[in-house]
Amino acid sequence: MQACGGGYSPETRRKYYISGPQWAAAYQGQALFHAPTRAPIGFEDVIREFAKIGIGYWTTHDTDVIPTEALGKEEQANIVGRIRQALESNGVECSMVTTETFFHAVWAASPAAEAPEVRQYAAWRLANTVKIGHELGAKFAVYWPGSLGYYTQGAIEETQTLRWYADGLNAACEADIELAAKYKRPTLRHCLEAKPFEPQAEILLPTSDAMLAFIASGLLKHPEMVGLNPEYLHELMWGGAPRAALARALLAGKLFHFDINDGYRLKHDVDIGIGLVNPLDWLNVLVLLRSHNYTGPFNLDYKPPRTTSNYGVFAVSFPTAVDRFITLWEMAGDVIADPVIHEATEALKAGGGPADPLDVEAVTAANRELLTLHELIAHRMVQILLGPHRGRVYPVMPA
Ligand code: GLT
Ligand code: MN
Ligand code: MN
Repeated sequence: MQACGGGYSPETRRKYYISGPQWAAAYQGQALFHAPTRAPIGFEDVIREFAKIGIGYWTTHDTDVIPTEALGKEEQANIVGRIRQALESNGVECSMVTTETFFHAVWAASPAAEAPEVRQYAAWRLANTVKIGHELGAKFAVYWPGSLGYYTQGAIEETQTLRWYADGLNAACEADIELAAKYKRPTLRHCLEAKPFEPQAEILLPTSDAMLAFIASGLLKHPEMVGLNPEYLHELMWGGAPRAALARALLAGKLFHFDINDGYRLKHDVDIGIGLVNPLDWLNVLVLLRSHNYTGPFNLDYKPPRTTSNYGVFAVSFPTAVDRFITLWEMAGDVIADPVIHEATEALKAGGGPADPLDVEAVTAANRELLTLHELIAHRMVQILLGPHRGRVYPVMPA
């Protein structure tokens, strides 16, 4: 356990903008078709354990910490007070809050259902979460729309449902503007999170790109307040390249927040620890984010394995995920500073020398080594990832 989860000191880990979700630490192993395997655990324990590990930021859904029936009541204020105390005494900050709009039966037809009372309740829930966010000092609010979609076709009119969904976000932004003035704080950054499948058969905003189009659709009253919280695995799930999805969000100025984990293409939402499946791709992702000075949080949205105990969650699962992230982040710095990659990149940009740009054969001949250099850069990155392995002797053949 020390070898795998003890790479960096808690002080070092706290230097990174890494946040730990309440729901990830308190996840009881109850994935679809699975009964819970772990005992429930509350925010006091989670915040204390995060602090010990060196995870300096904490994130939560409203109902991860406040029972649905208690929302907006006096009990909410009491719980928020206790959370503030737990954060303060452990030196942890709340960076993000999110509204659960997928678990309770009221969301069966999504937070943008036809019934006006469901939508009114949704708008109230979003505004209430924004309020909790201000009370806890959060900077971000995340929206995973959950069941915004359908099982059976034809009943839902997609354009109307999306208008209704926008109404909910508009209500959250308007409430935020008022609350921020009241609490003398900046407004939150509101971040949409896409997932291509689950928990509906068809999803109306299945990808980060769909959400970028939605933000720019004219339906939002404050599009400048709304950006993205892409999740690494959710982009893989539809078969996309996470790095390309992040690049498109960066170009749009909408990469506000990032959920980090790992998993497999075109499979369900397994939320495995970062770098355990696709370390090279992860290295590439972090090179992109470092090169573009991404300064937002890295939110550890992953699920510790089912048979892990609560002890294992904090002794192995979280520290290893944090340390894997830090190692890959630092390696990304090595890639950016690497003289070989630098030289190859410059050579690529310089082109193949003087050629008549209208002479296709001459241009092709002058750039014969373009893909050789691409390949060389890829080799170099793998070398940085795995170690140089120069001159190593392998006992393949018996002496
Ligand atoms: C849910 C989802 C996650 C989101 C959470 C935020 S809810 O667990 O699968 O990817 O980040 O609401
Ligand atoms: Mn997520
Ligand atoms: Mn996920």
